[in-house]
Amino acid sequence: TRRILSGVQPTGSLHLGNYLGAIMQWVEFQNTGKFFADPSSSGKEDGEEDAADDDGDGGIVVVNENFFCVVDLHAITMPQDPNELEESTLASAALYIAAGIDPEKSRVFVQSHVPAHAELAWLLNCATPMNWLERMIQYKDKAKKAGGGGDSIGVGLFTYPVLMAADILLYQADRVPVGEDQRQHLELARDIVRRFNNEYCRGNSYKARCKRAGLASRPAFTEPEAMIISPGGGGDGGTGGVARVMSLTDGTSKMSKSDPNDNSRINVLDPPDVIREKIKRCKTDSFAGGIEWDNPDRPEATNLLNIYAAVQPHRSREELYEEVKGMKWGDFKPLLADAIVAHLGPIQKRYAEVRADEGYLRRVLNEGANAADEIAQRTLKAAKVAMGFSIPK
Ligand code: AQP
Repeated sequence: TRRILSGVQPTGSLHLGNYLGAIMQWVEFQNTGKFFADPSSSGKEDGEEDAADDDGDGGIVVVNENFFCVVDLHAITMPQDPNELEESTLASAALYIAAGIDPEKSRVFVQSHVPAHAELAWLLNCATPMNWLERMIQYKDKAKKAGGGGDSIGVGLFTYPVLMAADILLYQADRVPVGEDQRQHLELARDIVRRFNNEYCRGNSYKARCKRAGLASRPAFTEPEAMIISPGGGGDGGTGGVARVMSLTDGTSKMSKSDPNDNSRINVLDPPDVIREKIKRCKTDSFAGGIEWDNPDRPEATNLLNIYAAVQPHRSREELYEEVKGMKWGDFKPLLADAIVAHLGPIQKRYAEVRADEGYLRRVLNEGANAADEIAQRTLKAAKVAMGFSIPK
């Protein structure tokens, strides 16, 4: 079995970036075992053995076990409105399902419903050196944006990567699909595993503690590998996903929930007329000679073409380019808006159905949390035994 874990923060309405860069990828992986934007398909480096073959069992069938969570504990590392957090959390979970995450094939749960996340994060906080976290680029960036640190940010923002490590390690996840911006956090998780296993999971006394607790005396954590969802997209025969969807008002900054300007993003639940209006008003350029991809001086053109391609994943890049290359913005924009509306329409319809049946959504989340909790508790126990805690009998 190969375990995959990923999540999105319920920090607002999910947008095309979250959908194309994460959720649509998860759906593809759930259904095919491959990511759109990953032509190598398994995320492994050249020459690397498949995870299932590590023990020499060549040819065995790899079963993927997928966990997709709504990471509400991460969301509160920046201030959230308590009147909105629950709604954003349920909306995010419903959107996973509406987008194609099938609760029969994947586990969907809310991070805070599985208390082991917070508990393991505490243990790891105490086993992780301060200066490892001080190096984290995302912390430095977010702290700067929030006013430079001091009393403007919470301690949680600083230890965010440790919580992320706990999320991954609890499920002994082998592969973690992340964007390039999360690579450093993934590396940190690997460092934490090595240090923890080395410090606490060796020697006869460890073996004895494991024996008393009824556990096999193996290292507490599996070292996870990043599956970087790489820029540009484009698997064989299709344009695939895009790694980074940029803002509609500035082609050089990423589309983001926290951008105060709603016109900078297409929310997955925006009605068709709003989508058309946002595309009509989005930033373009005045280059003559049609629309083109990958001209560094034309970030908006690349972004809009990327979106056009990503919402039609089974058409090739060449085919799409042939279709639009001679067009003026005024011709291309309605085409783009139509393609987005056509792609999101069925998701929005399914979303309304899922939200109309709160009992179903709650059931899925409860089942997901129970399944997650079972695995998470096993790892948490192993970590506690390794650190020498008394385990209740
Ligand atoms: N613009 C984007 N393009 C491609 N992928 C994106 N993701 C986010 N924005 C884009 C992917 O969505 C997943 C979950 O993101 P997150 O909610 O955990 O945090 P984020 O990356 O910080 O997302 P936002 O929308 O920018 O939120 P705020 O504004 O609250 O910080 C990740 O897989 C991410 O790569």
